[in-house]
Amino acid sequence: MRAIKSETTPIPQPAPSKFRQLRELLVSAETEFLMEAHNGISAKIAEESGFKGIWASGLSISAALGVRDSNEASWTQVLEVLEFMADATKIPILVDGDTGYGNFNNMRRAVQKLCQRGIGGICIEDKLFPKTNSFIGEGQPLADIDEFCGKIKAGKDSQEDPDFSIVARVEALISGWGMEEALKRAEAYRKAGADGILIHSKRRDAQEILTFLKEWANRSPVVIVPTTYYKTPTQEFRDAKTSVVIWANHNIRASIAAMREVSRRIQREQYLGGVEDEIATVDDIFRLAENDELAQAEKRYLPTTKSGPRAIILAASRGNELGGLTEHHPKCMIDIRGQPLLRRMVSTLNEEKIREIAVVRGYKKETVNLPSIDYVDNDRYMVTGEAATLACAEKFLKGECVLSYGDILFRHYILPLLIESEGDIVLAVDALWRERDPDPHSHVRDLVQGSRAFKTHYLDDGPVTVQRIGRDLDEDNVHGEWIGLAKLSAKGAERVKAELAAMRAEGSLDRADLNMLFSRLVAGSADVRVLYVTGHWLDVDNATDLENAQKFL
Ligand code: SPV
Ligand code: MG
Repeated sequence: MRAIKSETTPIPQPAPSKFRQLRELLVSAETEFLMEAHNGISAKIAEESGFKGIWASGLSISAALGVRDSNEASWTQVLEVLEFMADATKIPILVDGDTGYGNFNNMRRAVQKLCQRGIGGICIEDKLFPKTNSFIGEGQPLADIDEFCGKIKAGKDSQEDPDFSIVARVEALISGWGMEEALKRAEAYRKAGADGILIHSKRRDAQEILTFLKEWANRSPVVIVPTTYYKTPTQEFRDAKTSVVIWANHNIRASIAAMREVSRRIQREQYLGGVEDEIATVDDIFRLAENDELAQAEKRYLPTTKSGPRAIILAASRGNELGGLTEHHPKCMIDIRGQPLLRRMVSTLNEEKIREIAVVRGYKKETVNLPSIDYVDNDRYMVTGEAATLACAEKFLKGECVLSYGDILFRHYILPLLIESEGDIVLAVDALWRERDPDPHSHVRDLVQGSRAFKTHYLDDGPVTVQRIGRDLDEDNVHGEWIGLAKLSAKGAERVKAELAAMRAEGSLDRADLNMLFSRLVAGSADVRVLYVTGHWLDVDNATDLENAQKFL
């Protein structure tokens, strides 16, 4: 018989709880390390550096809050900080719970709250509330052993997760009570239910710590804090079967040194250039804060506000017929009732959610300088035509686009009609073109012959395609005048780009106007359509137009 290979895929196991993770560090056969952190960002940095657990140091949290390590910050204020630290990280936190914030009753409540906030465990020290940091003064009074054991028991009885850990910190060595007292207390605390013993020392060498570890003989996990005996090689702690080593205050001390240096330097130099390369970048902050995750979530949860198409405005020509009015700037910058023509165009586009606007400049380009617009320049505007000007904006010809001359004004409603109209290339064509100006020769007109004429009938709005476009069409066949405004779908934009490229390759680009471009597209069977409009626009070619424009507004 052949052996049948099991095809069951392993079910992914959830990560162990933070309580479990901390307990595993305590009982692991290896010597493990906890890194000090005192707020969300330092906790993240400790985690990012590879630590498997965090020491939420009372000294450091107090210092970061600008107070002394003397229970000046209330325990709920510490809890708030811990919540930020726990939320910011996936590794467990052992919190420095000082003396348990009061008697057994305060300890019970603290343990419950820590469990509720996912803090892996608490370390309490056998001193009196309000505590004093162990490195201050000599012979600090110690708690009564039985009272302290009651506190440990109360904590163990209140924990809401079986893996929550209580570490009992023995201060007998620091307070000068000696090794025997230290061992006696450690044993009493172990029997009271402590999951580990923190034996603290303020000697410059590890002698008493190593002696304690030897005498203790692995009865339960031992935690040490080599702040003062920092020169001891870590291997000695390993050899002595230390369970956990706490690097207790090095992030706060590092940040104090760094902040002091940078503050003094900026104050001295009144200048940022000197420190820029010495400090974390703003992008680093964004990365630590996981801003990418927020961007992803926004995509999932925020309603999508579809941005409008982009717009390309052709504004390279001077507008010779306007004479002196365009001596200092092109006609797109001519003032129409207090605002340049181009600004009016931009606000109309903005109202239709068109925010990406590119303007092709030419004549007196430096005077075309409205904010929040992309500019490209046709520096050969004197010897080229509209198609070449459009080709300068080639990089903006992508996705849905609105194409406009820079010298036209039109009623706002025309734009949404055009944007919503179907078709890859759609020209807004004025069906009432004959009424626009009694003198047919007063303007150069882009005349259009559609597949059918404009009809006023409500139901008669089927697609109309451009048959011919040009300035010299036989008037009998003309159905309207292109107003200088067009819409391109993404496909239409690609088609236009390809046609411009073909014209460039043939050498016909420089001389071509847009009529020529559209005619070629029609001839090449592109989907060029007509959207009939009925008046409500003008272009500013001459002094009469300008007068009309003032009235139009
Ligand atoms: C802390 O980090 O707050 C400690 C360790 O309790 S020590 O400062 O050494 O007492
Ligand atoms: Mg402390």
